[in-house]
Amino acid sequence: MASPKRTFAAGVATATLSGKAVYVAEGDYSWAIDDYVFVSVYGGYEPIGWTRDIPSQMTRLVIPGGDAGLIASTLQNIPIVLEGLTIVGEAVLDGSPPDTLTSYLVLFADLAVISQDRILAGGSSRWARALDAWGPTLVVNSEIGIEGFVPETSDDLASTVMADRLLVLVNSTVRGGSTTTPNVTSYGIYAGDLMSVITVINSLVTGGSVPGPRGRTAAIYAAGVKVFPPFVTVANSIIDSGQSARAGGFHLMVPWFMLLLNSDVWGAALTCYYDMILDFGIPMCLRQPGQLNRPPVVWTQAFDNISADPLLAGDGIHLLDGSSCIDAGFDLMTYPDLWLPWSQIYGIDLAQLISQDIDGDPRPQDWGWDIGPDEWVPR
Ligand SMILES: [Ca+2]
Ligand SMILES: [Ca+2]
Repeated sequence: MASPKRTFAAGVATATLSGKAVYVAEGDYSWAIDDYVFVSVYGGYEPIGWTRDIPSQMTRLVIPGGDAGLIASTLQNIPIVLEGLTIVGEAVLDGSPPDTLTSYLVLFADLAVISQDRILAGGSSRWARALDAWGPTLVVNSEIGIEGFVPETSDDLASTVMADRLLVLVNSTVRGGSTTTPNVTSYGIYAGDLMSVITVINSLVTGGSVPGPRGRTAAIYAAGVKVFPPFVTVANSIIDSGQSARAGGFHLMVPWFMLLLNSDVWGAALTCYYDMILDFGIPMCLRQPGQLNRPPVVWTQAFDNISADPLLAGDGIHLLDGSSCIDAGFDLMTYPDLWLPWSQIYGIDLAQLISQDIDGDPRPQDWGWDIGPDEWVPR
């Protein structure tokens, strides 16, 4: 901080040589596509005294079109942290024709921590993605979305977060792509083709919005292969199917395991392309049509879930007074299996992270934990 660099790239180059982190002052920075960052990056500082205020001193990395945007990786067995950054597509900012970027942030690290970040892709692409998580990834207090998905053909697909290994969301929102192009597909989280372990805690995942009779949306899509079924745990979270003719909270293609705790699974247009099974009192999508004789094996445990409009404020995150999500969550402190492994394996105090909401309000308030990123505080 004694001798700051003028560009983000110069800061990254210097920090990489010295094995240190990059601290970035507020402002806009451009980033060449397909370039790697091997160090942690912290934004939200003012450039004189280096005091930090992430919301009001925005550090923005502006990504032009291409194959991939910021690629974060680590060569050593240490976590890489990206904190206090807004990563945004050029097209989102200036309203120019959508770029053709496939992924805005790609993570190859042994452990990546995405904290207090906003990732807003703006993509015209066959497979638009905002975050590609190839390694274990923890996403805390962050917002990830695709603004303006402009597909090229009806086979095209937007998956806001692609998770191929271990993904944990805490107090975060993932929004599928919305488009005016009919009959395409949009998912919030796509559990990829390798073994995926996905844990969604006090977060909000939506499928996006696709018009047309063959439009398809889902909050979480699990692909996987049969020898490595995806493991999905959803606790205290809002799962919104999105808006389409074939909208579902979950779309599942293979045998899989799922634990669904105290969550709100709903959708204004929850019509469900796959057979809808009103199990556990909530609509879920478990089978493809025509496959009733050999349904995929699903191991699901579900407890105390609801299906109701979460009554969100205009920001799409906070709960309004009277929401069914208030006090309907599970006390996750009594469920150490969910958070203890993170301190044992990675030294990350996940219990501490989930004991505060997206505003820093302590959980619980009033009669119990709330569902979603916000713990509602009476005003
Ligand atoms: Ca509460
Ligand atoms: Ca709150």
